[in-house]
Amino acid sequence: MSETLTLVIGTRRLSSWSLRPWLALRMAGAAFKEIEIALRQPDTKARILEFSPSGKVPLLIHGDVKVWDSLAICEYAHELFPGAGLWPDDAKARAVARAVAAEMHSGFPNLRSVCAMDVCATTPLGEVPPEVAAETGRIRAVWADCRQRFGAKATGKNAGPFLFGRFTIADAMYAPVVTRFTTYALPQDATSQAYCDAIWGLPPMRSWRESACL
Ligand SMILES: N[C@@H](CCC(=O)N[C@@H](CS)C(=O)NCC(=O)O)C(=O)O
Repeated sequence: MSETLTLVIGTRRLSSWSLRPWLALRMAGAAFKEIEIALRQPDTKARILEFSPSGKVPLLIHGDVKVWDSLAICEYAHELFPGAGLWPDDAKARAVARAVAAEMHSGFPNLRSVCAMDVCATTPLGEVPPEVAAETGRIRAVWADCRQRFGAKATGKNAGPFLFGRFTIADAMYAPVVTRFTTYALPQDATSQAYCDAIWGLPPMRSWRESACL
C-alpha cells in the first residue's frame, strides 16, 4: 500500500472506541502509524480537532481521506485488507456479525456509563445494578448465540474461539466489553468466560494493555 495509514486514538487505558479499530487493523496485519491523544485533559478537544472533524477519536487518516468512526474504520480495514477475513465469508453469518457489531456500536448505555473502560484497573462492582445486569445478560446471550450457531461450527481456516470462529470485526467491537467484564468482575458463565479468555489471549490485546499500564 503506497499511502501511509495513521490511526489517531485516545488514551489507551480509557479509550474503548479506539481499541476497536486498532485491534481490527492489528489483526488484519496492517502497518499503521499511531497518534495517541490524552483524554480528559483541558486541551483534549482542541488536540482532537487538529485531526478529527467530529472532535472524537478514533480517526483513520489514509492519504486525503479521513474516517472518523470506529465501525466505519473497521469496514474500511475490511476493504483495504480483503484477505484478512475481517467479516465472515458466509452471507448469513456476515449479516449476523454486522448486526451484533451494530448493536454494540449503538447500545448498552448503562454498561458504558457505570463500567467505563479502564484496562489497568481491578475494581469489582459487587452488586450489579439491574439496568447493567440486563445489558450484560444480553451481551452474554449474544456471545452464546454466535458461538453456538456459527463459531463452534466453523471449520478449517474459519475455525477459532471467537464469535464466528476466526477473529472478525464483531470481536473487535466486543473487545472493550471483555475488558469491562475483567475490570469489574461482572458475572460470567462458562461460554462468556471462555470467550473473554480467547480475546485476552490475542497478542495485540495484551500489548494494548501492557502499553496502557506502563
Ligand atoms: N461513535 C464514535 C464514538 C467516539 C467517541 O465517543 N470517542 C471518545 C473517546 S473513547 C472521544 O473522542 N471523546 C473525546 C471528547 O468527547 O472530547 C465512534 O464509534 O468512533
